[in-house]
Amino acid sequence: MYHRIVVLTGAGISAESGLRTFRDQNGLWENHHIEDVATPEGYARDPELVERFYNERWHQLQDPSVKPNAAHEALARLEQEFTGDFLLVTQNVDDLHERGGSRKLLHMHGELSKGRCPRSGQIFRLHEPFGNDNCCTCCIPAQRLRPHIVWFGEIPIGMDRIHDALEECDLFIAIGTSGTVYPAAGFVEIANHHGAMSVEVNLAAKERHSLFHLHYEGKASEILPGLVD
Ligand code: BV8
Repeated sequence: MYHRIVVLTGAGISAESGLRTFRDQNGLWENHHIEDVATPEGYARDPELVERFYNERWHQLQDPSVKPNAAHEALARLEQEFTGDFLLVTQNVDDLHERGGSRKLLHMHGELSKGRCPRSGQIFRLHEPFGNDNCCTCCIPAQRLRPHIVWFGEIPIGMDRIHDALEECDLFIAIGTSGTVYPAAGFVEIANHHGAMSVEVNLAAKERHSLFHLHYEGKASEILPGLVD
């Protein structure tokens, strides 16, 4: 029936694993607008504040109660059982898709479990929170690692690969995303323009859901297993 599937996920797919979404607390963290904290300017202005923001979320990921839910596992099953081309693009920076078994995965907004050398761009797996002694090993003198996160105003990762996949796909599924942040919010229009069937899975009907051919309303962990089977 379908030959090429692209899936886009957002914070909603990790909500049932206990990770906060961005806009359920009207986008606030410690009374800061996330758009102020997750920016290069915010980091330049107050690196310790931004490091605290990411360290808090990095520690959350170490919590044994935070684990993949049935939605993550259903997507991994779809990837394994589907014989055509498959790409899972996530806006999420957590590692729940990997831990749920996904492999054909692209983190377009970066990864919480990694740091990046501000000078060379080299990426390092984090074994401790961000701070003074968490430095690169590629430069002399060693540089303080920054979060390997795509901030507002920075170019998302893998855009060429994502565009190619969207232009070729015949099924596009968006799960647990508010469609607030670009360029991810525009992916459905690219897929529709190239003739794909577009499907949205979300808790509530979003103002943009009219862009999708099909809309499933409810929790991703309850809808996806049935959808995949
Ligand atoms: C770029 C890392 C240029 C940080 C993130 C004006 C108009 C249009 C665009 C712009 C504009 N002004 C500025 C821009 C550009 C800007 C942007 O879009 N701003 C927004 C605020 C308007 N975008 C950028 O700057 C991007 N870069 O444009 O560069 C460029 C682009 C391409 C090519 C060349 C140049 C960079 C954006 C990346 C920012 N970084 N993340 C971090 O994580 O700390 S974005 C951040 O928001 C997260 O990644 C998050 O995933 C993402 C989107 O949010 P959602 O995932 O959708 O989460 P949200 O809470 O909003 O919604 C959750 C949804 O789940 C809800 O709908 C809810 O109903 C649903 N849900 C909840 N529970 C469940 C559920 N659904 C199902 N089941 C459940 N159980």
